[in-house]
Amino acid sequence: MMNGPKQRSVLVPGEGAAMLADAIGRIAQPSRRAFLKRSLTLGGLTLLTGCATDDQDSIEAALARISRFNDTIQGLLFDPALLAPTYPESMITDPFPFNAYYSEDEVREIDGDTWKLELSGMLADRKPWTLEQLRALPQQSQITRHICVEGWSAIGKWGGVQFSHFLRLVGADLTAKYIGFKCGDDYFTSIDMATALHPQTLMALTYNGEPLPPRYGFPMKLRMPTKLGYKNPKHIQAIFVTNTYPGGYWEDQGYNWFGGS
Ligand SMILES: Nc1nc2c(c(=O)[nH]1)N[C@H]1C(S)=C(S)[C@@H](COP(=O)(O)O)O[C@H]1N2
Ligand SMILES: [Mo]
Repeated sequence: MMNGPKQRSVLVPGEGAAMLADAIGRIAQPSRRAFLKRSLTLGGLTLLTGCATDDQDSIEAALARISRFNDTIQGLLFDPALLAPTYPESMITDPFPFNAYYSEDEVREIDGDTWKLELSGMLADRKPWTLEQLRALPQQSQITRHICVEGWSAIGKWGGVQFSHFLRLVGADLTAKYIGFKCGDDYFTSIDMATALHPQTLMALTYNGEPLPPRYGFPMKLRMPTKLGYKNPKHIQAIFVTNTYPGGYWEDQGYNWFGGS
């Protein structure tokens, strides 16, 4: 192609395409593989459009399209039955790190007595839930690793309600594409239905057997060992089920949406 910085801007997508080609090669089912190869060619065209111009915006738009394409691949490769590794109590990271888009002295203090989990979108029973009601549901716990893209990972123990159990209980439309989360601190994110239904996806109410402390997302966070840290929303206020892509706080700034770990 051309010279100078343009060449560099094509390299990244090129590597992305090679990664995708490799991932596609690992898919056993021939019909699925053929479908993905056709889609990859479409992705290639997008790349060409991206490098035909110097305009930073269109390069970013092309990269965003690749990232969304990558979401599709990750979605197809996601195995709903494959469990993330679990660890013994002795391996729990102490103290477990705090992270948010603000510093720890700005952590939101949410009143658990008045807090209600709001539900909306494609589900049958939209009545709000109190903390007490959530605590009365069957609970399970997990010791899993949390991986943050900022370069750290840590093992922690969370307890709470299996999200698939809750979604069935409220009559969520399990054929919908997305579940969105709005948080008490203006954070928001969204996940795919397959991950929502994964057995290790928890509405976490406890950390280390104690009610979730404010810094880890009181009164409730979604804990998913199959996804990177930024996909695990703390201080959840509202959950909605939708077919309209909801994005997220970091996702809208360029982080990959699927965010598998
Ligand atoms: N409400 C809310 N949830 C959030 C965030 C946030 O800023 N606000 N940050 C995310 C990121 S990037 C990480 S790594 C984890 C950190 O969780 P922890 O404080 O329990 O380690 O929370 C995620 N969920
Ligand atoms: Mo993170």
